Amino acid sequence: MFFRKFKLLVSGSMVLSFLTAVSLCFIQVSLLSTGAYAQVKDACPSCGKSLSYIKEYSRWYCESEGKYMDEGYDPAKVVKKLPPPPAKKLPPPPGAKKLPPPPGMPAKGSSSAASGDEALVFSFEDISQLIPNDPEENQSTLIPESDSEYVTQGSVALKVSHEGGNYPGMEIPGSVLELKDWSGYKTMLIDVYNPGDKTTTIDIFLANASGQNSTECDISVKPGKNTIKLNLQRVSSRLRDGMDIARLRIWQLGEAITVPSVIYYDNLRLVK
Ligand SMILES: [Ca+2]
Repeated sequence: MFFRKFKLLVSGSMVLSFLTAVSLCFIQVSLLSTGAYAQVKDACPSCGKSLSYIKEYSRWYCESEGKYMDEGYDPAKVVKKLPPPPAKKLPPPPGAKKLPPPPGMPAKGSSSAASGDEALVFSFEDISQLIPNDPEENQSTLIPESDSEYVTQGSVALKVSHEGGNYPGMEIPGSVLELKDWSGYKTMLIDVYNPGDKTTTIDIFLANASGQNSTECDISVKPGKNTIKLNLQRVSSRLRDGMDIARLRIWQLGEAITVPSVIYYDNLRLVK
């Protein structure tokens, strides 16, 4: 009997709790529907309380702060300023895959290393000490040339006009070379411009202080720009006492050319 009463009591209190919860929910819903919890309408931008529209002045007024809003202020048009979204920190881009350079092209950054192995021998900026080859026969005229078409180093190239004889050309005395000791270098380079419309040939003669010499014959010079390469390992096998260059001569075979024949030279250099 007692337990039965107790059970009823417990059940009754549970029902009561349920009813209370339902009532609270109802009250909450009612409050929401009446706007008690709703956002303040026409809120003042500074205090948040409702503004009143004063028709007489066509201005909004905050009773709480006792002040008018600026002329033209319309709470309906106020765009609620949202805080900027957190800046999405992008992960750093994956490191660019380093690809090998295309065939025939040096890798970037290696040019300075290559130029470190290159040495200027004669710039042709001052040609006053150069000698026409076989000058007694007046076979050649040496002229400084500043046309950028022919200059590949500095501002002057050498123009040689071959006008006759057997070996028209020019000689560079060793005394004016900026680099006289060529030992340790593998290749001599010189830029040669052939303004003619046919391939021609030149011979290059090198002699050391001992008078030992080497001549490279029939080097092709095609029309336009050329960079002539001379293998110095072969030259050094002939200049046995050393690669201290005392004379350098370049000529054309008179019998193989139609005079006058012009050739331009610039940027005589060595490469290791
Ligand atoms: Ca030059």
